[in-house]
Amino acid sequence: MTPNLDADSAPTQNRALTEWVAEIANLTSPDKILWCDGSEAERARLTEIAIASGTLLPLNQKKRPNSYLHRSNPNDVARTEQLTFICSPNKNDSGPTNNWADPAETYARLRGWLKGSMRGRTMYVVPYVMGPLGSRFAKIGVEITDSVYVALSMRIMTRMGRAALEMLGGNGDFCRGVHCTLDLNPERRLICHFPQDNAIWSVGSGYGGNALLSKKCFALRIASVQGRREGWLAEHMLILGIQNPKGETTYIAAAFPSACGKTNLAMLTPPPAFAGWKVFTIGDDIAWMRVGEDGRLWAVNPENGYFGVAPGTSAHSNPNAMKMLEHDSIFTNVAMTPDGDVWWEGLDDHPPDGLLDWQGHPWNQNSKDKAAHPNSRFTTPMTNNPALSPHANDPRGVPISAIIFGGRRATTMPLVLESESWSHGVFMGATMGSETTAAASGAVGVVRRDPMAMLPFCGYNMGDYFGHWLTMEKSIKRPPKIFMVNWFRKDRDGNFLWPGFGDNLRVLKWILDRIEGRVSSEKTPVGGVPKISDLDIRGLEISADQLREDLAIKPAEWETEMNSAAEFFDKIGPTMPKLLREKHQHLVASLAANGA
Ligand code: SAT
Ligand code: MN
Repeated sequence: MTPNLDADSAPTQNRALTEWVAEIANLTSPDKILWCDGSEAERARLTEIAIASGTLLPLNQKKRPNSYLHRSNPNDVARTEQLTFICSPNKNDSGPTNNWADPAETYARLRGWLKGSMRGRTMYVVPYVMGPLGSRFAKIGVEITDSVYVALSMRIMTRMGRAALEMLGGNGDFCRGVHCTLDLNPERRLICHFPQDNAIWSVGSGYGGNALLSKKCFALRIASVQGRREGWLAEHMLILGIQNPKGETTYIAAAFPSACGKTNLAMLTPPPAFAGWKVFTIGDDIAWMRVGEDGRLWAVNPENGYFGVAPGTSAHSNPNAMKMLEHDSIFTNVAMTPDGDVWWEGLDDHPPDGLLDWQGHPWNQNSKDKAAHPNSRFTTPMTNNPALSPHANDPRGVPISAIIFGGRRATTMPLVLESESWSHGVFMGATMGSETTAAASGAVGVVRRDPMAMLPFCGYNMGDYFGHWLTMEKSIKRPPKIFMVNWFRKDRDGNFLWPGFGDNLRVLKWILDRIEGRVSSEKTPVGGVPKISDLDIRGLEISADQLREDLAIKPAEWETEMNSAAEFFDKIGPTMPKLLREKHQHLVASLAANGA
């Protein structure tokens, strides 16, 4: 079949777009080009294609209407940070925390790999909008992909299709994403970003953040560069609204590394003692934040769906997620029950008999591997979420009253810590560390520095990124207060000190009390901690000793922490802002004075 490469077949007159699509088609030689319009009819057609090729397995349509299982290649189950590159013109612009490759050489290499790579395949052209339609935040991307799974997932994760072409009109300013799975050979797998061209080339992987280019690639790595240039922030943050019993709603943005509970926190169900409280989700992974005319920081969620971690999701940890997964969802690498339903570790304590594991092999409780892959995922539209905020599509976004940084730490970090000022909050974010998870390939459970949870997602030099955060202070006349939280601290026997999940609202309530000045905090060398009497623990079985342990600041642990932060600052080198180094020295001195 000869592909129809002329511009007339395209549903747009946009020359920049049609010429680029023709250029990639000439390179990759697909059999067919399909421009996605985002319609329901198209979804049905693509789903049929995906089922016929075995890419999607229909689940029990009575139990989970319009829901499907995808099994990825077992060598392709998580983001691959070692294969992710920032190809800026100057190496220094990508900085010491990113892999860098020369842009011209990389384009040449990838073009070589992609020559004729879509022969026998369909090339999907997926135009999409990030951010609410009609918003000053909104940006456009187009992803060219040879994966029908990616096209269907992008339909859930973004505002995809006709709306994007309408918004684009004749404009050539859009993020150009080229995605080709090749033969999924890890030897020919590279995720490359060219911020200077607003372009992404992702080759050899079909999974998550490697392949859904709207997400980490565009909305964080490329957008963070745009944000620096244009004076705003693209962050790895959930956004939620908390409504108190008086009906007043306060918005909070919170950064956590991948697989640390952002989705659970974003749609938290209040504990029974918190009658009259409600939590509303704006977003569960990414926030774009700009200063409003009122001097506050306003945020939107650029995405339109959730790509959440399945294991551990249950009626206890996240009842809203269980509801939203009842229909219209794609599951990736979870286990399947004999009646065509899904299962994963932590869903309940009783794995049903006759399970097939994430690779489709028979599984029972004696099997040595997990039934669902630890990084197995669900993809579901945000409109499925019972806790969705009425402002999730608000073009203005929502005003942010607090920013939270959080990591997964068995020691050192207290349940909650308050910064003294914007710059001190930036210091807290810049020194944050977290134990690694299955969301990225590599060892799990190792503490690494992950400033602002952006280590794998900042598209430029991390020292300049800290500098940008510090500079923002000048334009935010009414800045949010900045906090640090840790839900994962353990006692000497390895038990979690804090119950987490819905009970995290108790910590958020203290944060609101601090914002309103209703309570004070206790000063320590590293920041403010709550007085135990100010934490609302009605209905919670927790001893005062346990709470004290969870809030304890142990100077010796902090000394180790600050040594590790200093090593990280040294690695950043000359772009590291002086102010943050000074704050570090100051903190080390006051820890010493406190007996570290
Ligand atoms: O694979 S993704 O990058 O989309 C998920 C994550 O790591 O947060
Ligand atoms: Mn994430």
